[in-house]
Amino acid sequence: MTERREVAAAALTQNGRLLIAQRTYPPELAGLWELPGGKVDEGETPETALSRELEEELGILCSVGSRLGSEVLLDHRYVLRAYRVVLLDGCPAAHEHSAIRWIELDELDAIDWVAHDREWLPDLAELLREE
Ligand code: 9L3
Ligand code: MG
Repeated sequence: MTERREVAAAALTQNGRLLIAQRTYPPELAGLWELPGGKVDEGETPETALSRELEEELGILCSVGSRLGSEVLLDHRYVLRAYRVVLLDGCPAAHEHSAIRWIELDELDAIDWVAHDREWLPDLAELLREE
C-alpha cells in the first residue's frame, strides 16, 4: 500500500481567538467551516506546505509549530493533520474561502464544522483555554 498524502490544517490563534474559514468547494463541503490549509505537495514538508497554503488562501505570513490533536483519515488517499500556527505578518483575508472568522472558546461547539475537523474540538478548546 502506498503512503497516504497529507493535508495540513492550521490552528491559528491570536488574543484568545481561533481563525476559521468557510469552504466554497466541493459542493458537499461548501458553507462548512474548517481550519484553513491544504495538500502537501511533493518535495514539501508539512510546515512549508502549510505556510504556502496560508499565504495563498489568506495572504498571511505564518510560523508553523507543533502538531495539534490526532491525525484524521480522510479517505484511502489522504490523512489530515493539524498544526499550531502563529501569525507573523499580514491580516487574514478570504482569498479562496467565502468568509473567515475569529472565534472564541465558547463558540467552538456551535460552528457548522467540516465533519473531519470536529475531531479536534477538544484540542482546540484546550488551546484556546491556554491563550
Ligand atoms: N480538508 C478538511 N479539513 C481541513 C482542510 C484544510 C481540508 N481543515 C479536506 C477537504 C478536502 C481535502 O481535505 O477534501 C483537501 O483540502 P483542500 O486542498 O481542498 O483545502
Ligand atoms: Mg485549502
